[in-house]
Amino acid sequence: MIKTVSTNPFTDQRPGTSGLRKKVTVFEQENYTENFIQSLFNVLEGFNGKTLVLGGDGRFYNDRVAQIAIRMAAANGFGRVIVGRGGLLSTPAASNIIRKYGAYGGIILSASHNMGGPTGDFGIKYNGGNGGPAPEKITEAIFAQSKTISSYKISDAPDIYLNTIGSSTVDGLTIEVIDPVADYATLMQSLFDFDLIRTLIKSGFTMKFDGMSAITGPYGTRIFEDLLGAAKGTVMSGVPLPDFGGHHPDPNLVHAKELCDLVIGGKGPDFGAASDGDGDRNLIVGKGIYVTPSDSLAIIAANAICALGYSKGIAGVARSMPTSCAADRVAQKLKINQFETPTGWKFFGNLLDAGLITVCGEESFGTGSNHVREKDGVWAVLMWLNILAHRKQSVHSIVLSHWAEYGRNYYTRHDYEEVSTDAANGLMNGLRGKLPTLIGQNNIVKADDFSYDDPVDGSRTEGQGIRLIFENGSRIIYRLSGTGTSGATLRIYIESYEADNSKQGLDSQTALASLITMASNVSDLGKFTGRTSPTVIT
Ligand code: VG1
Ligand code: CO
Repeated sequence: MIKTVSTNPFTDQRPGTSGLRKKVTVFEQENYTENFIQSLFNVLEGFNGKTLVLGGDGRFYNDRVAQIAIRMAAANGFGRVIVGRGGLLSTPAASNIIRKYGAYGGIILSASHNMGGPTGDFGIKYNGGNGGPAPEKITEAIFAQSKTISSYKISDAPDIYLNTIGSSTVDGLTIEVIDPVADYATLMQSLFDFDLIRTLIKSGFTMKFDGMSAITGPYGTRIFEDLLGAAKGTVMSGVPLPDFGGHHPDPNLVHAKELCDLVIGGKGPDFGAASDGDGDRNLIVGKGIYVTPSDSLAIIAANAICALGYSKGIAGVARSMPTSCAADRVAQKLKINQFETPTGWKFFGNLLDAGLITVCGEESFGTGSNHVREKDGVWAVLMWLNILAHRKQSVHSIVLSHWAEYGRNYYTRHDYEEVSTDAANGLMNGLRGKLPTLIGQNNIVKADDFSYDDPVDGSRTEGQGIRLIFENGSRIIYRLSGTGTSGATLRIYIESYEADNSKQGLDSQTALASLITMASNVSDLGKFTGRTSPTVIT
């Protein structure tokens, strides 16, 4: 039976860079989750009788919210929900399911790389019929709804059993439970040369994939071990846990340290990779080398042609503004389109839909293509494997030859986590106020707050990060995170270009040392935050 429940609005349901992310305890408040989902349904139009895709990264509270979402989908008139077994789907797999089955849209339950468990974070994100994150027009409309909502509709049916594949009905809604991995594995087989990769692995090439006790464990096991023949145990931490084993499921040098030490140290396998909580990020390491995500994007763009699904070439490449300019050089050489967008995958959707780009990525360990409308961790790993198998070279030599050909963009990101919101805003406002006076100092030729005009729908997005651009192309960028759940996180992105092959071998912190110091001084970092060093360096 359908019930209408009275409720009071919450004031804090504004989606950020990637959906609504809050502490689990916030979502656990009475009606909090229901209010947000109803606000979403109130904004959407014409979904009566249509299909909604549902799945999440398996973190604590995923199971409860999956039940709520299904009951509310039934009460609001959806015709069918396709849900991954156990309520699970990686973010890119959910995007694929939406597209493949022509769904109206999908709800993804995830806070990505944020900590899980009862004291960790939870998140809800809506993706549209193209499989991509809802654009700001929709997320802002949801926020507006959430501030005035007075009731929601929900079925009072008992919990639906989601642990076996099959179909059932609740209040007129068909619920189809599917294997979360199967369709995704089929898609990957259509894009990459699995035979070639299998041959590479058979010849003795070794790899490790860290599932970080998050969603990609089952995807990695099926694809790397079962389909590609990598040894059993290639996938580490491959069982998804509601608290990710107490770790940050964030594939970077800090949180995937064990894998990085093993592979970069040179005594482990030839290749290492990891993905995040919801499976959309990737980390790539080889013997003796860590591939920065910005370099990875450029290398993928330059070599995509090695892979089956991209063998006709790529239409263009886009990167988020803070991502290094390495990919731009590839686009120029290939004479293909190049775009610079604000941070967050939602800004790539229009470019992908319009066929203006094929490959895109972010410095935050996100890379992807037009195969879905999300960044895709396992896709990036397969792309690297396909390139390695095709070029028959190590990760290290592929990176070195890329730098020799295009130059090296030294790059680092310094995060200052959990600074007070006032301090972070003070620092950003301080910088904004002095932008005009910075031009001309220290060879700064441009100082602005980045804004983006979408070439497809004409929408304008402002205030996307402060940029200091130097005469030689070096850049310092300041942004506040839109995914954190406590205090503010200040991100400082620093880049400089080195064309001279004989000077490309430095450690990036060393190469960027003077810019790093300047970044602190110009922003009065110490004065505002009291910090002298970042919490995370990538
Ligand atoms: C961060 C990254 C951004 C990414 C976003 C979502 O956002 O910087 O590049 O798109 O996370 O990724 P922010 O606003 O905190 O800088 V995920 O894997 O957390 O969905
Ligand atoms: Co993620």
